[in-house]
Amino acid sequence: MNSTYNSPVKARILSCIGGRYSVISDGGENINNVYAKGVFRHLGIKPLPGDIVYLREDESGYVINEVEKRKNSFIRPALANLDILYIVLSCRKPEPVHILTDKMTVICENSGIRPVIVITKSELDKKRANEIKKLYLSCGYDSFAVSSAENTGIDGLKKYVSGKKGAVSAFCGASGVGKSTLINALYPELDLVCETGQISKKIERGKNTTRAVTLYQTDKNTFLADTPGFSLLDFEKFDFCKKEELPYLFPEFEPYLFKCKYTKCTHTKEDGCAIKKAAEDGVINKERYGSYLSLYDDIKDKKEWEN
Ligand SMILES: Nc1nc2c(ncn2[C@@H]2O[C@H](COP(=O)(O)OP(=O)(O)OP(=O)(O)O)[C@@H](O)[C@H]2O)c(=O)[nH]1
Ligand SMILES: [Mg+2]
Ligand SMILES: [Zn+2]
Repeated sequence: MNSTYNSPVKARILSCIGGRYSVISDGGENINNVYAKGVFRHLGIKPLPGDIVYLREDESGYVINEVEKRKNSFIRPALANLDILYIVLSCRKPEPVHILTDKMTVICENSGIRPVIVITKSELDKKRANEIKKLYLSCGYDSFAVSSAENTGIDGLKKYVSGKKGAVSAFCGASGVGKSTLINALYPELDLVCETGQISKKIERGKNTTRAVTLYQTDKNTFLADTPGFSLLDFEKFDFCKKEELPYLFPEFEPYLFKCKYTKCTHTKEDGCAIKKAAEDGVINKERYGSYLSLYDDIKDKKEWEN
């Protein structure tokens, strides 16, 4: 047994399928079929794609021995240590669902992740794609309208994505919005499998629908994840923050936060609410304010002891 045999290997988890991990070592070596030590299950920790881990080699191969403290983590999509989340929605086919997008921006704001909005399939409705882009720009978010089909906006987005060196980023959004197609257009060398246009009748999902989170290394210490599409159902229970914190997770509310008549204003229906008025005047986008009301409603009935 030599000394290298015993020294731990630092690595990043790229994917986990059926309990087996694929990782890339600090030295750039891809290692597959890695197992997690049983003790993690005992402790209720599941190593996730994006985790920085330390491996040990034993007779049966590499084993995850230690998981470095995370910046953040998610169960759906299963990811850790995210810096940037590209929230992908299509202007048509499927129709955009604003509440889904806004839940994602709120989750990002709450976890210290930078949300970036990407509107796909822009060739199907250029006007609408630009309207959505403008909406999110006005909230202070970087936003892009692109078409993988017509190769428009791809260069600009590529410049932006590849400029984020050292970041862990992910593309997320509803199933079929074109995440995998877009990652393929941005990084053809990754050769991602994406849908070919046929929708399987049996499962009503794309034939090549992405089934597991996979992280790709795009540069030194820089990773990009493709994730399985989510549905509204995944977000049914929305209760990760207190209702009092919710207004702070909408950055465009900031200038109005302390201008309401009542100090304990919930910004839902009070007289003299500066945020409600800004929405009525169209200074704050009505759809976004609608998302606020809907999310507020989701969490307001949560009993104190549950917090
Ligand atoms: N019209 C049009 N269709 C597109 C565009 N980009 C992708 N599509 C189509 O949209 C469908 C879904 O594409 P995918 O890339 O598999 O979508 P996805 O978001 O990865 O889907 P999941 O993996 O199921 O979450 C496919 O039929 C693509 O051909 C585009 O720019 N314009
Ligand atoms: Mg996909
Ligand atoms: Zn108010």
